Amino acid sequence: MKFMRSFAQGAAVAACAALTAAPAAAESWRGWNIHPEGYPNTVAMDLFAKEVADKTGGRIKLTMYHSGVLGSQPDAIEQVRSGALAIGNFNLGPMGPIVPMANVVSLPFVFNDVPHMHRVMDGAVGDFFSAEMAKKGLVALAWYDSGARSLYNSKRPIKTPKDVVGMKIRVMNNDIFVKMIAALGGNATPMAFSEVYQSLSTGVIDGAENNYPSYESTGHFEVAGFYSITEHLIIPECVCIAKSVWDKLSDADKKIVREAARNSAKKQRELWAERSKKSFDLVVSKGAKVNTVTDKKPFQDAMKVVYDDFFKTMPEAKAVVEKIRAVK
Ligand code: BDP
Repeated sequence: MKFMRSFAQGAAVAACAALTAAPAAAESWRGWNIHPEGYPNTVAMDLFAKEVADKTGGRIKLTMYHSGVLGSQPDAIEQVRSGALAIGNFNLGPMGPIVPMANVVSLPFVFNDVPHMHRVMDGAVGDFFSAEMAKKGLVALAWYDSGARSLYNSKRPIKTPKDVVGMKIRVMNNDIFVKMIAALGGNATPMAFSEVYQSLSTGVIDGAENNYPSYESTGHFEVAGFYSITEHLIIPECVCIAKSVWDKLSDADKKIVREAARNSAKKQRELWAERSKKSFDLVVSKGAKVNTVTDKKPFQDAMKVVYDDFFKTMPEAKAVVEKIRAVK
């Protein structure tokens, strides 16, 4: 009897030990990305998923859904905030309505150039934006490149703000972009990315604005052949994880996930540089007319009202803009 009891006890202890030693139940995450196969962000997000799976021995399985099949960007941001989706690669433009401080990076001409944007986002100011986003349920794991956005349209080359007067321009979902176009004399329509091609081809809008890779991958160059290098917006993108998902991870898993995101960002930035050149060559070879805006000053001057307006609603953002400008 004694033997039986101690045997049974021993077996129970062994069973418990086996339970604790067994790998934790697999986590299944769904990830959102708006871009198609082959796009730098798509390749990088797949690498991210692979590294997380490899380094957790398959305990965390991230399935990436590309090409925006899980919905529009504003919807996907909400879904990651609520934890319905675990991960998203988001542009900080449509983040502004949810994270007001994120509007700082959507201010036209706030960064000098793309390398400046990276220096800012990879430093203390980037950490500050992460903290603001975390308050709204999103943890930024790493920052991706999105180049500089310029105006394009089906009517004429844009050389001065006067050329924008009366034009119907699609913008991402954020009031700040509506004001930006209004300040140039155009009419802006916030619209989902997936609807832009059709709206350009039917004349519902005259133009839009984006970087070379998106202008090319969407085929917008086929229906809006004048691309004018205004480079008015340089907006970073994040690999963002739902805070509710993040908070449940062990410290060791947090480290793996963050490192994998950072590694993917490194790759994304390399791929981005290559793709930008390729996209530029491709659209030009297919007949797009690209013009350099030699004098950006009138465009920059026109943006004063956008800044004034923004600072009226968020005076505390002024110091953040100053911090950005102080990063050399
Ligand atoms: C692309 C961004 C993507 C945006 C899109 C847009 O990478 O996140 O959704 O622009 O204009 O450059 O909506």
